[in-house]
Amino acid sequence: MPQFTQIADRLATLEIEVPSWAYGNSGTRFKVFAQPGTPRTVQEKIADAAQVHKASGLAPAVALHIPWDKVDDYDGLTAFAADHGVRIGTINSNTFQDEDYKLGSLCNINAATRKKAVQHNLDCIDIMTATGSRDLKIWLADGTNYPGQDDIRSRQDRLAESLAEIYAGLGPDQRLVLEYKFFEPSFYTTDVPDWGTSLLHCLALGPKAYVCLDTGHHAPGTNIEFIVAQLLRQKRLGSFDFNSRFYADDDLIVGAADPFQLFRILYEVVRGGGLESPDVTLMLDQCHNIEPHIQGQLRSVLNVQEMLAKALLVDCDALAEAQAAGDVLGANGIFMDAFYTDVRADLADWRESRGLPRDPIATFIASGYQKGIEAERVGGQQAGWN
Ligand code: PSV
Ligand code: MN
Repeated sequence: MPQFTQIADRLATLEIEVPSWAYGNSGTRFKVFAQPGTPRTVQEKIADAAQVHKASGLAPAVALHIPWDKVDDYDGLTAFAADHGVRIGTINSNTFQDEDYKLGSLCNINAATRKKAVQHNLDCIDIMTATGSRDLKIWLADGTNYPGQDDIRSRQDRLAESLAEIYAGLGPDQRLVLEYKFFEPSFYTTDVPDWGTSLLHCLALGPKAYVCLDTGHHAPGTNIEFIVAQLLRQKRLGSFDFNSRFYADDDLIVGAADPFQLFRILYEVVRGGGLESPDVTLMLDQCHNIEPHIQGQLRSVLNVQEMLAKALLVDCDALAEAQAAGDVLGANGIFMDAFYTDVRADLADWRESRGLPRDPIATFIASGYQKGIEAERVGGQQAGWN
């Protein structure tokens, strides 16, 4: 197995984008638990996100959700982020919260509603231009609840047309990233239910269209690392929305429920050249319903780093040899050796050698930042998931 020192530089290429909405209050349809110190503005969300980067060195970009993070002055917001040591990342469009979208947005049977949804995405591209963001991420709540409710095939045609109009608005260095989800809020059909559908639309659109893989958006038992390998082979994996799940789109801390799955996914990212490739954005898409927001985000980026270190430790030469020899259990053993290696002490040394805290979470707690925002942020409307 490689020594930790041999993977140190590759580990340093890891960058994770954090979602602005993770810093707001969130919950379930039963209850949203408000937390003291929760941001009231997008600036406060960015300031909190910057603490994650400061303590870990892992999170230099913050993804925004429009309209939740809409402001009048995007130059000012970009400068504000830079002053805090981070940049604006992916712009997530939102066509799922207006009354007009009850029967869908880009796939809606009503042309005026489709036009409105297309225009919203074009407005998001303007925000990308103003903030220097590269990616427009589209996730659609579109679909149907009952057989016969709408024509499945026509909805795909409308989707293709709407996406093409949005795609035409992209600048030369901008990209469209199409997220899929197999269910919710529509339950009979979903218009972009799987990676195959997303990929087909991306291929039809052109080279600036990529698939976004949200780890929570698959049926139980789905082999997600296979999808990662396949999309990387096709050079169409644009981004991840990392989170973890027990049941569905739980949006829990990545690597918390199944660290071995995260290890396997990151192994395929490394194997397919996705770690060093600028094409693949590693983003979190999480909500912290009961745990503190900033600490939850810190735990998340550290989980990704820890599983990435293990994935980089796989002895690829020995593995290839065992595979070529048809040594089934030998190959599996080599793979598992890397997963079972405890890298925590090496990671602490690695951080220290790069001027970062050995224990980012303890350092963040000791900094008093959380206590400070709890005292300062009183009054005003706390940001929520929406
Ligand atoms: C949908 O479930 C989703 O994963 C999309 O990425 C959204 O942008 C995100 O949640 C937050 O709404
Ligand atoms: Mn997502």
